[in-house]
Amino acid sequence: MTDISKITEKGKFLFLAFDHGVEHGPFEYEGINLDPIRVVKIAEEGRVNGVILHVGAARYVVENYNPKIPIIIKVTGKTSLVPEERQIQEIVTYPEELVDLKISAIAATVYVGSDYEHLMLKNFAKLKKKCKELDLPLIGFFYPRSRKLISKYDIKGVAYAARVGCEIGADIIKTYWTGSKESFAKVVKNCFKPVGVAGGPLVRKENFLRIVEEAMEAGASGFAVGRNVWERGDKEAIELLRKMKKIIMGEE
Ligand code: FBP
Repeated sequence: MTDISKITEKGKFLFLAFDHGVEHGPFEYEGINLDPIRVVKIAEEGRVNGVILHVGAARYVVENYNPKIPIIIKVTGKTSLVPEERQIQEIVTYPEELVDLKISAIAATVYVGSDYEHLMLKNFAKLKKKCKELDLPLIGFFYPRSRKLISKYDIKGVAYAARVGCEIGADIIKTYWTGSKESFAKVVKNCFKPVGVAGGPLVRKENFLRIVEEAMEAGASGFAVGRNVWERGDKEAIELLRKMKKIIMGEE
């Protein structure tokens, strides 16, 4: 069994995700400071269990700052400049090139149900093999993308995608919030690996904290949050992470 203790506490986790420069591009975040060092400092102050970066950002941080938290490298990517129906998460970084970086885990996305699902599943198999060789946990972002679904947040699609992640051997699964405690409980019930929740687009702080509470009550093991944290000012972002951490660890 892969050891995930370096990136979890009591089996729970809070990660700060910052792979959005690839996924969504800088202009979606006009007016927000997208310096990776700023985000890593927020993550440290917010006491997260790891920060998720692409390799270029991670190397920039390591060369110009001394990060004190676990670094998780996102090794697949796609841009949103490609039409949605043609988006595929390709391997953009090979785990072998990361050995000098002292990383704690690898993260990869699979769009379950997409026209390119077969290629992403094949990539996932290659990454699993490499992670095993390097003794690194593999965090799978399993997101539904199917023409058969009305929405990518549809419980059937999310539960299916998360289940695929368990079946094919991700150590931790991350997927979308399905909108309610009851529906997300079904996602968790059908998983036998720790399930984390993506934060999604920015919403009011109070509403977001309610989602965190509900997700944890539904049986989630944690969060990998991005926009809802670093789209806020530094102080507010740090406070929010600390509140999330308490809820996730059951200290509130
Ligand atoms: P957020 O909390 O900002 O949603 O980040 C989680 C995440 O999985 C990121 O790692 C990723 O860039 C983004 O969501 C992808 O979201 P979407 O699939 O909706 O484009």
